[in-house]
Amino acid sequence: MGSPVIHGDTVIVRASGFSEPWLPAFSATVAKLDKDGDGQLSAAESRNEQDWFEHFPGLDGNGNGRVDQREWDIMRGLGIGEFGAVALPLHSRGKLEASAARWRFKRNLPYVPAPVLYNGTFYMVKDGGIVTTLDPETGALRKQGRAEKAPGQYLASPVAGDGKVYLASEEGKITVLTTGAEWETLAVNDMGEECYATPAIVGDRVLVRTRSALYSFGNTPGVRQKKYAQLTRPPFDKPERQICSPYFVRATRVEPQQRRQPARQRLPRSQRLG
Ligand SMILES: [Ca+2]
Ligand SMILES: [Ca+2]
Repeated sequence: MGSPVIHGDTVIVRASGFSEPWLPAFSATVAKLDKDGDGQLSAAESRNEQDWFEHFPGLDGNGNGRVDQREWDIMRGLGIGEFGAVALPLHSRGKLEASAARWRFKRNLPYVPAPVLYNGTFYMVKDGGIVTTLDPETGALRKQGRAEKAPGQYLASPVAGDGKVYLASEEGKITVLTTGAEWETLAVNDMGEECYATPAIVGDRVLVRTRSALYSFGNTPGVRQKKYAQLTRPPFDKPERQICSPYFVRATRVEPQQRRQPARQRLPRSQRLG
């Protein structure tokens, strides 16, 4: 899950999984639910099982309307095994044994956001705004904490630059962290609408894409930012928000480009159509 990162001759990948099966044992489930005594689970027998009934079509591998032990055990075993943020030798070849891992970290793994490696620290952010930093050499935990005032869901990956790490929560809170072993929250910027995309750093600017707009933030403390470009035409019923933060400020509105000449007028005569 997420993109790998490279640290020296180590590649750090993240694999999701579980230590325990996500389903109970088949025998216990049949003993509880198998009303017609055929040793299998029908949809009718299973529909009150809130923990797993929604997966019934997937459990019933051959689609005959009943789940037998083999089908159950296949699904029950999914995700069991070695998982975590895992550091592997970069130049490995072939199928690696679990023992090839230089280190493995199994807690606070994000589901979607990729990690970021910056200034010698490995960062992960997961739902709840939980930020975990590790030593990329050893996998040792450096700090685990929450992004202040931004405890929501996270789909965007953290990005880093200018000695800071930027987190974007789904509800549109952009948190700026200091870097280093004892990172702290510098600022929380409320974009006022959802943010699902990973911010992009270009030169000295941070580009943030919210539901309806693209913002460009520069590094001019105390100056208000403006929207960079309107991406859609939502029914705005409120004035454009102005955001001011000492760490996350100032964009320049980009004027529309001059209308280009139609392409056919710029082509050599021999290539023109008609
Ligand atoms: Ca049955
Ligand atoms: Ca079946």
